[in-house]
Amino acid sequence: MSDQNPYDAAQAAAAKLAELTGVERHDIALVLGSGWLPAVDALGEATAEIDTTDLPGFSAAAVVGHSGKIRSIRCAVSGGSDRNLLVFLSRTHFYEGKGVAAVVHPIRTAAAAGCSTIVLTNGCGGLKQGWQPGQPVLISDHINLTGTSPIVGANFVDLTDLYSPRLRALCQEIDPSLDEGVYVQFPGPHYETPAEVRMAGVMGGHLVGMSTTLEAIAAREAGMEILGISLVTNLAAGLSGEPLDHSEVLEAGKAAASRMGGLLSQVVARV
Ligand code: 8IG
Repeated sequence: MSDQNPYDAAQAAAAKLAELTGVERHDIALVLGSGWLPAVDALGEATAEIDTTDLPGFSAAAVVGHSGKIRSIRCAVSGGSDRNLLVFLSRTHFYEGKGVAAVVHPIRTAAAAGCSTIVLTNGCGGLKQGWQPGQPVLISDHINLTGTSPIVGANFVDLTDLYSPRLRALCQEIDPSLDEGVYVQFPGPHYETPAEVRMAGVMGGHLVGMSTTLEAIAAREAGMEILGISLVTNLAAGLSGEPLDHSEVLEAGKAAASRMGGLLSQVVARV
């Protein structure tokens, strides 16, 4: 990213987004993580789709199964006014080494574009007994093991109730079988050792992944209401007896697509 301050950079990206999509303001942002791409069509027809690299400050997608696109979707709400969804079909991960400002630039762009709610999704490893690959879990809280923050300077942002209790309750109204868990972000890109997975469990974690926490912090700083949903795509390392493989992530996503799509579309209609 340039030497422009990150909030001005986000304003510039939001202005370009409005110009390219023809949508002046967006209401709800969604970031789709590993395994979530097959769910996107359930949200409705695209008003516009652009490449992330068409906007200032964004870089190309780096992971198979993530596409470097941003989709604007107009979502009809029965009995209410339509919502403009801003869907990021990929994210920049901390492990890409582009810096924390690059990781949270989409979040700040969404805030600058008008979004007051953000849905952060990811694919991750699950620790809790009984959880199965393909199962969605609401993020109740997080542990950030990246050792860093998207915020620079003496800005002491409160992270109590970071993951909105209101939005979690709404999800559980839609699907009472949804469980909750604490998400632990490791730096990656390697998966955990079995000993690190045990450590995450001792710390109070239930989900292990490589995204989301820095984005949630930036979203809170920007004043957005945050919903975090993990798709457990694999049992965390050492729990299944099998090695981890990125292809199982994509498989779990395909298998869970209609459940995830249904959940997301009901949530955005009721936020
Ligand atoms: I998908 O088991 C996915 N992403 N750290 N551990 C970590 N990240 C992940 C995992 C996992 N599965």
